[in-house]
Amino acid sequence: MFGSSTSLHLGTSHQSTTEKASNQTLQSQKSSIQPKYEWKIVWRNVIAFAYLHLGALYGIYLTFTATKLQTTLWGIFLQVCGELGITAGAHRLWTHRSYKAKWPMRFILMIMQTVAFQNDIYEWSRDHRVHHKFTDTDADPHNAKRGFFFSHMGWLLLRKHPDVMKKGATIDMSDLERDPIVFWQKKFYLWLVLLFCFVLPVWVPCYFWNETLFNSWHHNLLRYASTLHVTWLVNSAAHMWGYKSYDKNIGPTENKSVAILAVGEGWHNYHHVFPWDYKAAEFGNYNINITTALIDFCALLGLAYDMKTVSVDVIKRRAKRTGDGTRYSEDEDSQS
Ligand code: ST9
Ligand code: ZN
Ligand code: ZN
Repeated sequence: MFGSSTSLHLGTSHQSTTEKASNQTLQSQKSSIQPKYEWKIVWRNVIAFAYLHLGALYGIYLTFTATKLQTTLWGIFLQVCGELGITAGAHRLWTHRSYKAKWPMRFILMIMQTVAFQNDIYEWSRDHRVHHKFTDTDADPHNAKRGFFFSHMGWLLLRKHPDVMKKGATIDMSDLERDPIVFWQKKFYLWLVLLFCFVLPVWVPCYFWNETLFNSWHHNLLRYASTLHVTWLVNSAAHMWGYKSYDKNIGPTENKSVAILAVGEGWHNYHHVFPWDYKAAEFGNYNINITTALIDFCALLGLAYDMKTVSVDVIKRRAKRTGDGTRYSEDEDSQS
């Protein structure tokens, strides 16, 4: 992972004053030289993702030629379940604590998050908290400055940058360590993933509408890969393309296409400025932000509560001060 260390000649005891001074400079240079970070490819992941993508492509072919309609609808249902497990669960509840949820809701969200198989809640939240604290730097696990592919999926094919571990160690995770549901999922994660991401999703179509095992397996690979790519777009596309309505000095953007695909998570410029807002967007329009609709519905049932938001006034002031003018412009007040 580290490059060969830079070799510096440090002299002997028979030195002139000039030599000593130059040696001191060299020594200070040496101490400031960090070990060089080099890519270390994790071939296990490369092979697994290559297989997943080939299987998913075959799943697309089978969808148009062989699988039953019910299997496609089941795949869509699982995709939405997994996405909501990530957005309402891992993201807005566990990473950002933007609302509170009673244990039955937390349990169901944990199962839904497992359907998406994107690492356990603890690891997902730790990486995401690190991403927010050190956005677009070497300590960001999916640093968008390293390009579209790296921030999209390349980061899962390489060992992490040492800064991620070093600076990540400063993140407080004690709240998640105290949550028994998060702890339980972490402990049995591999078994849970096997059951909820693979065995049950493949078994249901075979048992209930006589889908073939072959079709069901490949269709499930397609569903899994598709959920992954939609999530990854938030890290790649929504860190590259779109307006910066709330803060033009940061990388994350407002990306409507990503918001639609990612059940409400593409309003990423807003989200990085106000990460504690449970809507992860200025507006709670349900047609785009299904995650907000789900949390509000659970609040009606008494399962979700203490939802945090940001007042329009605070948003406006911030957007006028640091935004790119696409939401609230400076001129607005002077005209009125
Ligand atoms: C997947 C994750 O796809 C996707 C996450 C996407 C996040 C999206 C965020 C988007 C914005 C939010 C909106 C949500 C939108 C959702 C839309 C939904 C539709 N801090 O990791 P290791 C330390 S996963 C502090 O092994 P390596 C720690 O001590 C797909 N410390 O590093 C750790 O040990 P432990 C399926 C940290 O060896 C140790 O380092 N899963 C941190 O470099 C080693 O950690 C896979 O494919 C940190 N952040 O390996 C598996 N990180 O854990 C992929 C690490 O014991 N992962 N440490 O405490 C791997 O194989 C490996 O992690 C690796 C790096 C090869 C990538
Ligand atoms: Zn981000
Ligand atoms: Zn976030």
